[in-house]
Amino acid sequence: MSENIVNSKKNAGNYAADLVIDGNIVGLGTGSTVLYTMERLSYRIKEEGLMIKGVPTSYQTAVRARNLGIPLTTLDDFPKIDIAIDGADEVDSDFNLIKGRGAAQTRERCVAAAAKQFIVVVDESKLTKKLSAVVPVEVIPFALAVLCDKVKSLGGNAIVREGVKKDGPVITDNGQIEVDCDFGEIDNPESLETELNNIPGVLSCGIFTEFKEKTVVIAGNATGIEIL
Ligand code: ABF
Repeated sequence: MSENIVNSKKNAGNYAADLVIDGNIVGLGTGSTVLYTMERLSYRIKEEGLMIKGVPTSYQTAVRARNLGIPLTTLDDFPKIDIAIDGADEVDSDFNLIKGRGAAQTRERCVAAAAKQFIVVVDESKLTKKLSAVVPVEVIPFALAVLCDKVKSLGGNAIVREGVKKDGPVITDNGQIEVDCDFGEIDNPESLETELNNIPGVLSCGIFTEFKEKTVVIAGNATGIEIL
């Protein structure tokens, strides 16, 4: 990762952490940009006595938060939360998102839905006019062929995501598999999201179009941030 991207992620992540106030229940997303948010929250907890609780969107985030001394809670205890801070793979000019490179989009969607405010932290290279990144889809293995068939009928191509060792599929935190679906440029993200999420056996696809009204995008660059 270039130094510019690292600084851009850090600037976005840090800025988002400073939006959190005492008493907040904070959705903690997954990925490298949110890690900067968590490091800054950890600093604020230790140095400023900030009192918060985090709801992690993945096992990886839960482990990182624990190591950073961020107290954790669950949606069982707080079905409504104040703010969720999460990364994205692509953000278009209408605030439609593609998420799921971390295979955590199902829990990320639950946490974003529960939040009053949804803060998306990205480096500015993630901004695009039109979504075109691969769309991750979490599905139960039983419905894999049905999903692949449907993706094909929608003009896409589905590939089961493999682990780094290439010795089997990635197993998500929910015990399911992750399928990367390439549709090229996406003309209508809302309808594609609905089509994919309505396939029986799909837990969640990575297109997020429904949180626009409560979304603030913080796009980091090498020297600062832009709020969109
Ligand atoms: C998660 O992390 C995902 O939904 C998204 O795919 C990814 C962004 O990662 P990073 O911040 O490392 O670029 O939030």
